[in-house]
Amino acid sequence: MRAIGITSVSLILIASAFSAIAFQPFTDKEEIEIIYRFEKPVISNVGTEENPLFSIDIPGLPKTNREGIPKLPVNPGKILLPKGKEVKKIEVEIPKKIFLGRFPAIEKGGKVVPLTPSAQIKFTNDKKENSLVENVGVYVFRGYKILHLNVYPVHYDAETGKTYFFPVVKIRVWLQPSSYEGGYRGLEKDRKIVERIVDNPEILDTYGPVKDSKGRYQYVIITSERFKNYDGEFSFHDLVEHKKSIGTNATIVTVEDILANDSFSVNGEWGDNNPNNPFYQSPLYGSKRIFNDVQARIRNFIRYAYMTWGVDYVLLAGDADAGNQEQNIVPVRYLFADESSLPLSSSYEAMDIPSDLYYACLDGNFNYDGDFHFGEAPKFNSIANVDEADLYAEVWVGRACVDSEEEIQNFVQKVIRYDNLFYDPYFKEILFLGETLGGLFYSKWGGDYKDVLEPYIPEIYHLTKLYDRDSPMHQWNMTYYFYRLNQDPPILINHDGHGSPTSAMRLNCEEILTLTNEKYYFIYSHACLAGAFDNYWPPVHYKKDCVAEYFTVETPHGAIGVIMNSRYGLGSRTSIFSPSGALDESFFKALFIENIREFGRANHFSKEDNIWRINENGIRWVCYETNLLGDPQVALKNPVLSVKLEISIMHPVNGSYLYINDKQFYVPFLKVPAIIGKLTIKAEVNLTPSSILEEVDFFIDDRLIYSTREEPYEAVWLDGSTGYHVIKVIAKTRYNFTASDQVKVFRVY
Ligand SMILES: [Ca+2]
Ligand SMILES: [Ca+2]
Ligand SMILES: [Ca+2]
Ligand SMILES: [Ca+2]
Repeated sequence: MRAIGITSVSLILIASAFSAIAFQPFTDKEEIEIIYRFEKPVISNVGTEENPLFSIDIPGLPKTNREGIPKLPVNPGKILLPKGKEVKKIEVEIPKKIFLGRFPAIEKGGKVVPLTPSAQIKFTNDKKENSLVENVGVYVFRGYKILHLNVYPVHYDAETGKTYFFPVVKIRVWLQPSSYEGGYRGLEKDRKIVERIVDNPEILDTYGPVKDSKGRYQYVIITSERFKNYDGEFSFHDLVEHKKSIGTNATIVTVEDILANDSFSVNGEWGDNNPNNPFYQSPLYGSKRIFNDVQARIRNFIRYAYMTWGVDYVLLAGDADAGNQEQNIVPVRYLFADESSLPLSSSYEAMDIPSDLYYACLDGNFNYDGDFHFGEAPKFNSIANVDEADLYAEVWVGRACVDSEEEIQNFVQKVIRYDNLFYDPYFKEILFLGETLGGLFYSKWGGDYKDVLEPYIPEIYHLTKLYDRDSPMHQWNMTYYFYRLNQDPPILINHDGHGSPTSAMRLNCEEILTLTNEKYYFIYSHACLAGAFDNYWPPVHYKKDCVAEYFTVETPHGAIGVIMNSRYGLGSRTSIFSPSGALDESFFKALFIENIREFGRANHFSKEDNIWRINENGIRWVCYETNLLGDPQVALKNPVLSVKLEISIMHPVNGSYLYINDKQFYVPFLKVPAIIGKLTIKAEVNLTPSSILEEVDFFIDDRLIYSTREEPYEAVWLDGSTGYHVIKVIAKTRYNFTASDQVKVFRVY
């Protein structure tokens, strides 16, 4: 694996905060204290000698990207709050201030540009002073409250150019009691995830002991009555059976059932107007009706499924065409985000973006101020300076945009076939696609943005770059492209280029239908609107489904899943860093650094990894629009086949036993088992993955007497000549793995 920088922050918890543990429960403490220590910044001139431009970096720390404001390193602190506590106030102490020098010009944050061909832009200047610590807010993951606190260890004075460094920053968080529990389930699987997120996992103990329980269901399919009733080939029932075969208990619930159940209404047990609902965070303002629509009720059901059943994955199994009631099967919630510099005619754009994030993140009601916009940033919340959105996913969500039985077939068939392929050379193949972006961008070449991801890819993979940048006439080779899509597919495609609802990656919807590949790829694309599965790009309602739907459900070929933008993808004018690129990079980090291989979870990780800059221009926008169209549990394949295979003969037992017609007697003087009459040979196979077993063969003295692939693995040996014999069993799997066991016996008659 290529080296990725390791964080330079060392984290020390002050002894006083913990020395009291022995005497009183930690939950009684009023404060937690955290010390961040930083490596000395590296300052380099990225300009010229005549016109110097300085870059200030601290190895391992990301940098801010606010338009027109100097880019400075930031430590995105994630501080777990003790159970039953909330933040009262935050104190910061800086024991030491080091003068680094005077730097007249520092790199500044970038301009955001949409990935549509005809975009115009206009600069706005939104100058803000950076302060030392920025409170992003408290976000809740599965009942664990995480305070996001950005610490800026470098201070830059724009007037004088004087630059200071704070090598140590002490944070003291004062606490007060809180009754908010959120979706706390007390499960070990939840705690293991939190442990990896937060800076202070020691606090986990305050949440009490956890249970190692999988729950009743791990996976739920939400669809219509009609689609549940479809019982032909590759139905959702087949998907449920398939899930069970891989150890995931799954079930189907219909939108009709949800709407008929009052527990999921606004005043019901799980509704937003019920203060006893564990996810209730704030009273309802405005009309209660907007919290009682189909979307809210489906989300209330997901709360129930998550809390009561232990669900981790939700498949939204229905299209959401906004202008077509019949194909608005699992309607989407629109979440509000704004941009400066977007899109076509003005320098500022605000939009309600179709986002399944709403169904994944279950805390709060997503519309604190009760207006017509859900998911507003703190600055748009007219009641309190609080983020309306929850950004940590309690469940991992994917959508199958099906609107017919045929599309169910396509989708389910692909999931089952993909899951049942355990090894193939194509697992090692990755394809990067880079189009010409044009002059509005920092680099006109999409390939330059893709190259940023290359260091994340482990060496075992084989990466192919298909870039306009590197091609004759600056247009990638379409013949080779189609060859790769059809005959020699990669497992992962990552694309930067322009798009619309009906074309992206140099393919229109009709061309996607001509794909013939039998091995499916997963696609991540920055293209604008290619994932507009609501078939709506204001003010136009499209009849045709979007590119992402064509790739995933309109064909039995193409993609196993895609992450595509439901609105504009966001590039950048002034640096290689862009909002769409930030999420893409975090997605790669999930797959290859964090080893989060499941696409649903990796997609949510990419958003959670960027919470610290959620209020930077463009980030909230891309968090909302990057939806997974695909099964949330399906994972990127391991390029190395890992098979565990053992077989053992359980009967007869190798020891001092006499078997008379299968009855076992202990006879101390026997050196090997002795057999009289009929003997049932029983074998046990231990195989992961279990479904690749091809056969179990039973031999007597190398003569095959029986072969089976079904349990129980048993063969009957009726008779044979008096004397010694060798009983042997061999298990064979796909990909030519074998294991054997044998036992020597003496047949009396
Ligand atoms: Ca609102
Ligand atoms: Ca949450
Ligand atoms: Ca659609
Ligand atoms: Ca449709």
